Amino acid sequence: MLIMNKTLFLTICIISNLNSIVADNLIFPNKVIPSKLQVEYQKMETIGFIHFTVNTFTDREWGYGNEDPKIFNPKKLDAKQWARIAKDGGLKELILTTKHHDGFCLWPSKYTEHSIKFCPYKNGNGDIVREFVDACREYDLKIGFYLSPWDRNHKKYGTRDYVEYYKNQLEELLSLYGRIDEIWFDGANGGDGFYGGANETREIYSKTYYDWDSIFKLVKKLQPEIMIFSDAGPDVHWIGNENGHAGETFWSTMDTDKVIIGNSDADYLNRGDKDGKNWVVGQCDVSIRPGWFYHSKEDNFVKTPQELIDTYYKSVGRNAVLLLNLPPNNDGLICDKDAKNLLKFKSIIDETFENNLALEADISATNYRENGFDIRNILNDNLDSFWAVGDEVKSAELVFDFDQEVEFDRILLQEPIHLGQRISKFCVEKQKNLKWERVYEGTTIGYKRLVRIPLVKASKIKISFLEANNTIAISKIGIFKASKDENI
Ligand code: FUL
Repeated sequence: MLIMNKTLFLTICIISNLNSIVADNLIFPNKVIPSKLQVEYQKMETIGFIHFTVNTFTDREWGYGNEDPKIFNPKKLDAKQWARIAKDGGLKELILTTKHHDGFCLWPSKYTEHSIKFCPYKNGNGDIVREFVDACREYDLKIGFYLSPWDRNHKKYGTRDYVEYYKNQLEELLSLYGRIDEIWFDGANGGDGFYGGANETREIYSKTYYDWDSIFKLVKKLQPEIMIFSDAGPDVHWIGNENGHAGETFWSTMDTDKVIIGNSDADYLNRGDKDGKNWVVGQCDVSIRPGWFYHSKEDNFVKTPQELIDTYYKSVGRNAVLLLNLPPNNDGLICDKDAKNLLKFKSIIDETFENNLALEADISATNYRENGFDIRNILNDNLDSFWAVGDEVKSAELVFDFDQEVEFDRILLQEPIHLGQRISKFCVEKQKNLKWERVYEGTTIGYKRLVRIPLVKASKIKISFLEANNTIAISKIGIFKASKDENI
């Protein structure tokens, strides 16, 4: 049994970090591990979506494809306002709908007339993609593009010619605007539309129509460090719903070849696959309003800070990334209420996770591994420094012993995911009258698990790791009391 107190922790912190780097190789990684870029992507935790196009002016969610570009006229558009709000709200990246299903392009694409070139905005000389990219760079946000594969405007949609057009647009977007960090391939595909005046229904066979492999290759050729999002990854995948909820059990591994983009098994995407042979980060998309595009009739239905917090626990707190949509209105601005609720959400989350009670405890472990895997590693924010047990150990416990009773209702757990995702069962107990009483039972952890429980008062807490597919390794544990504003 190893016992450590706070003073000891502070004095040997630096040495331990060095050790953990040196000794990292001694832990056998899982067969499936994330790329460095995927780990960095996951660390962003919360990112934002900007849905903006002709729909904003027609009050629709899906444009038919016959919209007159002249209706698109955002008089006060300010991409810096979007970026500033995102930054202040803690979002690390913004993704813009450069072209939604209606086919209208927010940049002056040389491949179509159905674009910003033919609208009153800046007398046809505007380029909202450019404004967006510049604003993101100014506010140090990563940049993502959504380019709808389905195009209800294009007359050739459904033929090989359209796929060529789509690839040309991708090439244009990924060449003209410098480094792009994410490309978002929507699964929604096929159905009725304008299609150059044909006004008919066109179905495509989603498995083969786009030849996704060749599209992914093209994307990586143009932007080698970009993250590709789709139902099937390869880097980031859809979580299977648009509520922003990952499965209660969620593995970052899955078999991408079991997923058909546009025709996927939502449950499979929602929980991942513990035996999956590909690492694909889960991403939970959700809008701050009922719709993805702005509708004035939804002004009273903006998600409250508390609703956003609930979504945060069900996305980031379940090992996924939260992608929150903030749709600009007809002026081209994000509404005050949306911004206010986002900022309040962030300040409440910051307050909840500000004071880690675990730092005040004496911590003991049933087991630890020699050479840099001590329990003190679970107290810093560095994912690469972690506590691990011997290879032969199948379950392990950590006990947090406080001088006096503490109150808590939130627990944060993280695995060093660069070695793979391992834990599949853990539990939390409090000590009462010298007996242990279970207060929570959980499954997966992955990059991050946030546990919400009713308020517990205890002077001793035990966290047990009961099942894992490889050596137990934990990179961070935090014990917190939620801000009182979480539940208003
Ligand atoms: C869906 C689309 O059909 C919605 O309009 C929205 O863009 C959402 C993020 O993805 O598939």
